Amino acid sequence: MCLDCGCSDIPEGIVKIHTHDHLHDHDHTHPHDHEHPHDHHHEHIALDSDRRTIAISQSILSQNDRLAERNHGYFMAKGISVLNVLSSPGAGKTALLERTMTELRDRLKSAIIVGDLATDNDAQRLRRSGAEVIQITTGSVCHLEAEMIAKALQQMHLDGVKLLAIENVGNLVCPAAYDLGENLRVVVFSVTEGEDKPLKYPVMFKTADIVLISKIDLAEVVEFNRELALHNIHQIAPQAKILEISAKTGVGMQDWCQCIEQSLQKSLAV
Ligand SMILES: Nc1nc2c(ncn2[C@@H]2O[C@H](COP(=O)(O)OP(=O)(O)OP(=O)(O)O)[C@@H](O)[C@H]2O)c(=O)[nH]1
Ligand SMILES: [Zn+2]
Ligand SMILES: [Zn+2]
Ligand SMILES: [Zn+2]
Ligand SMILES: [Zn+2]
Repeated sequence: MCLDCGCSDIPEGIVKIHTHDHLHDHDHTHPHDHEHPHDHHHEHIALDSDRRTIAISQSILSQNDRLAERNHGYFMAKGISVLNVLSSPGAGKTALLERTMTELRDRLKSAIIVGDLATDNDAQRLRRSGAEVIQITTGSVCHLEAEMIAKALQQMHLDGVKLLAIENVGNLVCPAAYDLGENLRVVVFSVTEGEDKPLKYPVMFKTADIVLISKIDLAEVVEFNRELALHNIHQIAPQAKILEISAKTGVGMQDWCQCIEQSLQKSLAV
């Protein structure tokens, strides 16, 4: 998985976290304690290269899972519901979140963490919704990891925040393997991508709680085959709730916002 694209071997200093301009005092609690366990026992065992790759990859993922679990505990303690928003590049994550946060702003205090390889374009767009936005610039890393989220959380003002949306790096492969500690995995799948995407990227779709079919306003122009798309999603992700939306026209936004508010009530009730 990530070892194939080299993104799990993160060079020191490549990931950068950008907040808004002013500095704040650190009276909030920190979600992690900055210690980084290094169990390198696999390095000393002679394995053929495939098995060695798998061993290292599992070690990276289990370390990520531990940190994700810690993030999750932090979110629960604070009563924050967290969305991990995933899609291929350009499927409409930023447009969706901009509209969602704008619609919810009177009812719900929200914050956003946005990951991109480069530029803070998305963060600038998302700030228009009034939510606090933190940008993680990942450099060459094609996904977000639980540790990056933990570091970003240290810089955020989460008092009163009920909803945290994480816009992951646009990529249908690697982000699927990294739990961030979220409550809901939301996979955005636009009508312009082709109905077969769930079949080609099953790992991503298998772990989805919600699949949003986005840019539904373009369905007719691109001759989107809705039945086929629904069939493919059902086949790979029978567990997922499916909603059809357009961040442009607002179609489906009400159902989507309701879905978020329901998940919030559920996470508060636990
Ligand atoms: N017609 C239409 N266009 C949309 C919709 N949502 C997004 N777009 C357009 O699709 C393009 C990509 O949208 P973004 O919101 O930037 O997509 P993204 O998933 O955040 O992209 P990355 O962060 O680069 O992966 C932009 O030109 C948007 O204006 C929609 O509902 N309808
Ligand atoms: Zn990768
Ligand atoms: Zn702090
Ligand atoms: Zn985006
Ligand atoms: Zn990756």
